[in-house]
Amino acid sequence: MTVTLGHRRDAAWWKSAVVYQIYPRSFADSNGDGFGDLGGISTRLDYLRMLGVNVIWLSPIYPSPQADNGYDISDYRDIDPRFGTLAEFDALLAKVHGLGMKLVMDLVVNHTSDEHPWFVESRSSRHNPKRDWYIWRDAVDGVEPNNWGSFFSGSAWEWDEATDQYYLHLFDRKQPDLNWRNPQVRKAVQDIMVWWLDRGVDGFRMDVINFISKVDGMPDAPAIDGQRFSVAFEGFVDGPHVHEYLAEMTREVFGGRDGDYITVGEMPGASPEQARLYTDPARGELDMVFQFEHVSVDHGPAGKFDYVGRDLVALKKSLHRWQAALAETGWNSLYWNNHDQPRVVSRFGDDDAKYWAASAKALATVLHGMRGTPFVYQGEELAMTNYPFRIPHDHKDIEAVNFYDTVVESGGDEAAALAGLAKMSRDNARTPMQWDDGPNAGFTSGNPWLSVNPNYTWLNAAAQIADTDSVFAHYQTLIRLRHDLPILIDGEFAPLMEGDPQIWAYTRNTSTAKLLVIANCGREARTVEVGREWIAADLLLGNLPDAPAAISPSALELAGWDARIYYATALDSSRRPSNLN
Ligand code: TEU
Repeated sequence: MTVTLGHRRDAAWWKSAVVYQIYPRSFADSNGDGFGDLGGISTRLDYLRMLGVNVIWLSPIYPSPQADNGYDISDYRDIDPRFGTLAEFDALLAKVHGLGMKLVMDLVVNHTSDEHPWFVESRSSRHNPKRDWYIWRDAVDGVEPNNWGSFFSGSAWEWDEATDQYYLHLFDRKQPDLNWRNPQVRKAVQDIMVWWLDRGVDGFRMDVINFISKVDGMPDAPAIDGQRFSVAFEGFVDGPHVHEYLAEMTREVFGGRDGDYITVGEMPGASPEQARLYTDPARGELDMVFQFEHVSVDHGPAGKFDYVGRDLVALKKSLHRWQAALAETGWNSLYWNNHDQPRVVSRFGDDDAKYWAASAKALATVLHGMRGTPFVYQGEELAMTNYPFRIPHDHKDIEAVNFYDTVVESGGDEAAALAGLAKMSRDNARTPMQWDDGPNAGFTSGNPWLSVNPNYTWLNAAAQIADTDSVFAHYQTLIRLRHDLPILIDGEFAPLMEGDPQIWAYTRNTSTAKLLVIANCGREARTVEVGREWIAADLLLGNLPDAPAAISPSALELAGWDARIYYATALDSSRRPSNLN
């Protein structure tokens, strides 16, 4: 069955788009309170135009107690006063549109804040009409109804004294999960979406949207050794009714609406097979998924803070398998960073001075050459690095704070916990945007809510805009290529040398052209035989000043962190560069 929706004026406009994620509290502060705001964003739109992105996604700006930096919403139809007002939002939206860009809101509806009026009502009595809007259960044998753990440590159940029941919260106790089985909840969410679309926004990034349908009976999760609670992925990832709920949402919200919208499903734990279902246009669910497999390859058995180091082959294989799985049907986003991930140059690159810029450009190159919609997270285009965290007090994020406290309480290894946090803490991504070498990196005239990375004196936007060879300039080129080069959208993806622990290489092919994307993801120089068919290819993009303009004779000498894109037309697309397989 083909579902015909009104919301596809240009069915594939987002396939050639590049999305820029703003984390508003850390982007730009216009009133000196140390907290980024809408006024700050408004003064920096020219910067985004210069970078070349055409869609902006704002992390949540709604009223919120800020237990999880706005991912705990207490009113879906207003702006948190810390960020501004609805009038300022309307002005910002008009300005974004005036500059030819689109604006996407963050829709966080797996859960609300416990201070949202819905939950306040729900917890007021077992008989309140909103009781069933959340997931309430009796105690079993005097304890939690199952062993489900929260993403932020401890149980996923919180006891409510007043009504003698537990409520479910997959994240913080201040983020109770909504009960999507209740049709009133689904309708309420749809109404919120319509309200924002009527205001003029261009779509939604939907937070953990593949968690909204919990399995029947919510059975125990497989236990983890020595832990009372485990995050029960199998209990809520891609649950029994999720496809039905999303199809209903899309039909109700976008049906009959005319406009170029975009919907992005944030989906931790989703498999490529599920992603294909979510994004098959014939099913009318979502435009693209935002998945997490490739940013989980360095997690150890005990989770993300059990950091096990970079394994380039595993990283390549993960991204490549998603390229293959969505080759015919479906669409993926491409990203290294968001507000939850450590900085990519410090994680999969090399942030020592000598290779800092080259490795950031190389990683950007291999990602932006793939099929999917690239997302750039604020500061990534400058190769901002992880923060030099030392003491527990440096971390503000609830995930980090709870994790550390749990380790201390259980007598665990505090030094190892701090090392894991320094590498993987979400605050690495949340330090203020580095605009210039002035006080607080030009982010605020006040006291920033989170410390500025001390490297802002040399690592900042002003310095890179003035340098035609900067990481920023490299991102500008990659973004322009995405907009201009159809092969980046449509070209068939073919991996090369997948087992090589240092070289990342693949081709993109159409019947009339082909691209070779190749990067040396290490410090040692390498010589790579690429095959005679590439001899006449043009160098479209390189990240080092002395890269040869064409391949000659057929071997590439790649310096440390050397990355190139070669382009050739009228090649027989069935021929692979023979020596690379
Ligand atoms: O994150 C979903 C999510 O599961 C992770 O990326 C999460 O940050 C990580 O697993 C924790 O270890 C989304 C938001 O992006 C994140 O900021 C929120 O905290 C979370 O949902 C809850 O709304």
